[in-house]
Amino acid sequence: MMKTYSIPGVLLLLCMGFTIQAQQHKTNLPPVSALPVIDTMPDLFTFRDGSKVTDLAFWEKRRNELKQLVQYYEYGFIPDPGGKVHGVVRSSQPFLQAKAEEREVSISCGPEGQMHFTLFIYKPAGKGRFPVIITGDKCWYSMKDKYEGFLKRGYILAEFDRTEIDPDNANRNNGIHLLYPGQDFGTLAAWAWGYMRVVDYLEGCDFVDNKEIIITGHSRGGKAALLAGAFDNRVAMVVPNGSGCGGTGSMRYVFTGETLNDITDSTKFPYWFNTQFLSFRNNNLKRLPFDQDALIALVAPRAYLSTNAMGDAWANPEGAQKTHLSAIRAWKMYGVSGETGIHYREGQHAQNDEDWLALLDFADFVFLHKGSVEPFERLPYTH
Ligand code: GTR
Repeated sequence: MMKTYSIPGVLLLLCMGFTIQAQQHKTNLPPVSALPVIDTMPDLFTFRDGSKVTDLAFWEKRRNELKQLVQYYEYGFIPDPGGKVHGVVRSSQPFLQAKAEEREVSISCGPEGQMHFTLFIYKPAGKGRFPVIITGDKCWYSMKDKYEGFLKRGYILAEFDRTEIDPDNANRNNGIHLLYPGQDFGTLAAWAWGYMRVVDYLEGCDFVDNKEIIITGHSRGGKAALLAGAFDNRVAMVVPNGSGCGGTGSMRYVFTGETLNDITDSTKFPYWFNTQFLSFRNNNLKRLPFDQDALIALVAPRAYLSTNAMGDAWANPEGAQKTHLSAIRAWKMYGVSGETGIHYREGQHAQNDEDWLALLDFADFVFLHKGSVEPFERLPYTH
């Protein structure tokens, strides 16, 4: 028999749906003005109530607390997947004298498949599963011309334009925001969501080694990659490059370059974050209940590499060493070693050949036990 709903019944169902949606992001966290002032780096291993993380079980709880904190106070809650990811291969052709294959895939995802973007895949020819490197920086450049270097090492490269998910501007009435009305998340969370949907698609491909999914991005793309990697356990290696403020650069210890005040200035990038984050401007910075080491620590026990340039003053490379040294203690909680690295090169703000080489060498080290971790443990700054 067909079920009929009375009007009040329908209203009730709608209300229930709404509450479920809203409840997901309900927290007991206080407003910024009620947070305690913390002068130094907030301790990764101390809960908000002052109790200490003493073992791995406690760390898992603290990890959940940190996930809430960074979303509630900084980026906004990363939206749910909203639905299944569907990919249509638009074209596929031999590439690099048929040693590789190039594919263009139209992805539909999100609520009712309403989000659309294109994924470009370059993969070794032939059968088998290969590790994959995902970058969302296609809006800036394509790595297609450099693919031969990746092919020689046996990696797939998958690139997309993160601004197809959310354009890089302050407008909250475009891109993904239209699909999640009323949710206060910034553009970095939107881009992180995009990385996750790419993982959804690639996971279902028979040529991808699901245990060897790497994500990377440069600068604002690196901030997004770090955020995605921190929250998505399917990602085996996270490699933010030159990600600076809002990425791996410390918020409290800005040795050089961009501060919280700079990045949230109304003429700059406040829209990369949620609205609450703006309350930490000026004297309230010391109320931020975590620093960026928290985001890095969420990657543990999976692999993590931070790539930086010493001449990239705006990205606070020294502050990235500070957060790194703090965060790697999380891997120790798992008894894991050799899964974290940091790399510094000479030069300026870019993800250049040297950075990509560091990524491949570190991936070979972690996945294939080739080479050594030593080049990824060199620290240029003394603290
Ligand atoms: C700068 C911004 C940085 C960084 C950079 C980039 O203008 O202040 O946080 O993200 O852009 O993305 O290249």
